[in-house]
Amino acid sequence: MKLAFWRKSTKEEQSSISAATAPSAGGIIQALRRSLAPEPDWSALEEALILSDAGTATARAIIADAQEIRDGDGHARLRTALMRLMQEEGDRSAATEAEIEVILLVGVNGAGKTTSAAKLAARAKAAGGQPLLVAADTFRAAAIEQLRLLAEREGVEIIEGRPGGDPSAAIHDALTAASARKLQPVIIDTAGRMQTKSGLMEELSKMRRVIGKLAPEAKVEVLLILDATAGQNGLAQAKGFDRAAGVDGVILTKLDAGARGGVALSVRRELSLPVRWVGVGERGTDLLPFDAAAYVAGLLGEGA
Ligand SMILES: Nc1nc2c(ncn2[C@@H]2O[C@H](COP(=O)(O)OP(=O)(O)OP(=O)(O)O)[C@@H](O)[C@H]2O)c(=O)[nH]1
Ligand SMILES: [Mg+2]
Repeated sequence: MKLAFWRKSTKEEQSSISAATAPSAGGIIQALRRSLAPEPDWSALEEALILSDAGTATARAIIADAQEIRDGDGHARLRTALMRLMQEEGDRSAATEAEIEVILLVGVNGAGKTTSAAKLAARAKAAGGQPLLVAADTFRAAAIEQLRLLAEREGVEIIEGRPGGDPSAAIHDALTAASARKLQPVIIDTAGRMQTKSGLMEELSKMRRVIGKLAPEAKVEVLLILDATAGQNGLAQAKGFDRAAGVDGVILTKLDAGARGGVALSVRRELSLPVRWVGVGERGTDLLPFDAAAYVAGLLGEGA
């Protein structure tokens, strides 16, 4: 399967990302309009960025960066600063096409892990892959059932953990099955947990170690699911989960639910974590590859 393909967004998807990111645009647009040439009202823009959940330190850093750019009006300078922050360095997908891919989904309760797991599987399947879902949220029998129903709906294979059992055991079974039957990507759903609970964080570290041991050749991606409506709290979550499991990227969910989405700016700046996917609704197709240009256009209210 061409990973590069299932990870790329279409034009249509880009406009959905723009539209979903737009709720915070109003304040930024107003601040830009109020800005008389040649210098924009930088403090009003900083305030508007903070109101979009970017966080004080990150808002200040973005404005400082924009101020140093000499070309263009306020809008163009802010745009360049935001793009510099959010753009990916290079295309990682080329090097990973031939490898096994394991995606471990982690995050606090209710962030959108289980639904995102199913959405990722549906997308990989649509791109010609044979994904395997792993119900490693063994805390609640209902969580296993939830993923089973989603797997049935999407017509995707699933390996289920034992209710109350060790989630690492389910991961063990899944990786064995995946390698025997050439299934990939392997997409693992885990139980929601607070980043402050050390016992639960240790359990997550163990899952990560088990994957590394059983599939040393695999490209493992630990994705943190962040509910965009939770705003700046996402930053603390990202720090905690990164410490326990080594987070590689973020899925920003519920952008459609009136979230302001600016938390992605601070997660990127403070932890260098890229956003990989965004959730823009509850349907199986409402998970889109993150697109920096579309996201920034939404934040700035372009095309609105
Ligand atoms: N509007 C909207 N709702 C979403 C999105 N992603 C998830 N949800 C909803 O959020 C709720 C929680 O989603 P789950 O996937 O069950 O969350 P979870 O992280 O697995 O929850 P726990 O397993 O309890 O920790 C569900 O009602 C989802 O439909 C999204 O992008 N947009
Ligand atoms: Mg769940």
